[in-house]
Amino acid sequence: DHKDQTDIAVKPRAKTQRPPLYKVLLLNDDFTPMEFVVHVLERLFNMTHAQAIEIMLTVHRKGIAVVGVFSHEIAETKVAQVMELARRQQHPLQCTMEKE
Ligand code: NFA
Repeated sequence: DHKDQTDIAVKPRAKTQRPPLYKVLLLNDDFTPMEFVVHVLERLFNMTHAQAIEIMLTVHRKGIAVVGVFSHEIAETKVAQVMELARRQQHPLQCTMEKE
């Protein structure tokens, strides 16, 4: 009769909106001292000394690595902070961001 129909689960029509995330990337160069890169990673990306060494060596060996994933505003701030620390010490270290 009218009560014996099987219930069908239906997804909500509107998909939940999530803000896009951005990878912050650090690039290798031949001149920036390893210890400066480690300092930057500890200071700006809240890494332990061991984590910072590991990521620094990945950039050194592979040319590039993701150092964090953030909202657009936070990623822009992190990139600007890395570039400013490098500029102040006259190191050519480069940092950029890309949409995940
Ligand atoms: N390649 C640099 C060196 O040998 C170290 C470095 C690592 C630079 C990661 C930039 C990023 N001194």
